[in-house]
Amino acid sequence: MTNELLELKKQALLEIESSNSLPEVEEIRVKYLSKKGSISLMMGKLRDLSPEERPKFGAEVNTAKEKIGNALYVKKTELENIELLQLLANEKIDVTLPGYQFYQGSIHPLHQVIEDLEDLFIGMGYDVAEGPELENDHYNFEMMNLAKDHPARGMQDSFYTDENTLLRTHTSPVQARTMLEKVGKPLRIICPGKVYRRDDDDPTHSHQFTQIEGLVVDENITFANLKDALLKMVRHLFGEDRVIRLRPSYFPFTEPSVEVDVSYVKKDGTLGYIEILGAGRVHPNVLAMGGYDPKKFQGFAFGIGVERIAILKYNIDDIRHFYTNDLRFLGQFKGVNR
Ligand code: FA5
Repeated sequence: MTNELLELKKQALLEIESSNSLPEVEEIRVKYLSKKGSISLMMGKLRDLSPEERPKFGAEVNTAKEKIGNALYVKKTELENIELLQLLANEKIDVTLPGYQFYQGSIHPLHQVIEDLEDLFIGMGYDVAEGPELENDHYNFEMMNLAKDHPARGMQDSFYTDENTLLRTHTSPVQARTMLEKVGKPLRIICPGKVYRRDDDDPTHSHQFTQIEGLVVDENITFANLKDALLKMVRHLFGEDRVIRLRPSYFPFTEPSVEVDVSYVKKDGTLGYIEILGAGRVHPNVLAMGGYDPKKFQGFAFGIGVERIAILKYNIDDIRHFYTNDLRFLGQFKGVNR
């Protein structure tokens, strides 16, 4: 090995040995091993040598390059490890610091009522059905025995998007949709969902509210089956001491029809009743339009106002609290029902 090459190699290894930062190591690599580095430039000296001397000198330059390269690699790894250990030491987690307080939301009270009733009715063999909120006049009214000129349409004025399409005024159209789907087979469903009416807002009325429809169609269904299902529901919701009162009413899709009130104890200690739903035996016309033979099949149906249930259950003074997203109101229902 020529003296110059030896000298360069010694110098490079010394510099590597005494370096103590990664940029310094990189500088040394550039200085000796890059294209214009002093070791690489030694190859240019091959031209001045005789053909016999060239292979030996070339091999010596390559060995020097390899030695310096290895030393650089070892030093670099060593420095990287030191850096990593320092980083770990500095970023140590202090487990004694207090944790962050995350805000935990809760299930909306209306959904708590819906989920509670879904559990109850699923336990009694019902399926949960769904239907569109933007509904066809055909399902919302006609299939429910309310022809175009039926005066009872006035009781449920709605928001129309065109002559035949409206925001559904009740969940009853799901009755018709389910009957057509089940093509004459016995059925038992509930259907929770939003409904819309052009009602003026006040503490107990809203232009958008929530209903749960119930429908049972089978052979040998009587009014007693309806009363049984409703009493079970009311006692599940409000306690075993409650009673229900059925008042004769009128719906074009049920015959006979009733409004159902639930008992409660007034502030002065006397017994009062509050209306929570409409119900009745399914009208033969509705059964026939849904594809069921009214001579063979009977049914009962009901439509519950979910807000009215929640108002009673949680003693709420104004229906509008449900829609204004006031966290002070909503926060009171954390885990109430579970
Ligand atoms: C109906 O909507 C019938 N479809 C119910 C029905 C279904 C009857 C199946 C027979 C068979 P009604 O308009 O009474 O009925 O409404 C039912 C319930 O929804 C009421 O008892 C009440 O609890 C609630 N409700 C009605 N209008 C409003 C309103 N604007 N805001 C809040 N709740 C309302």
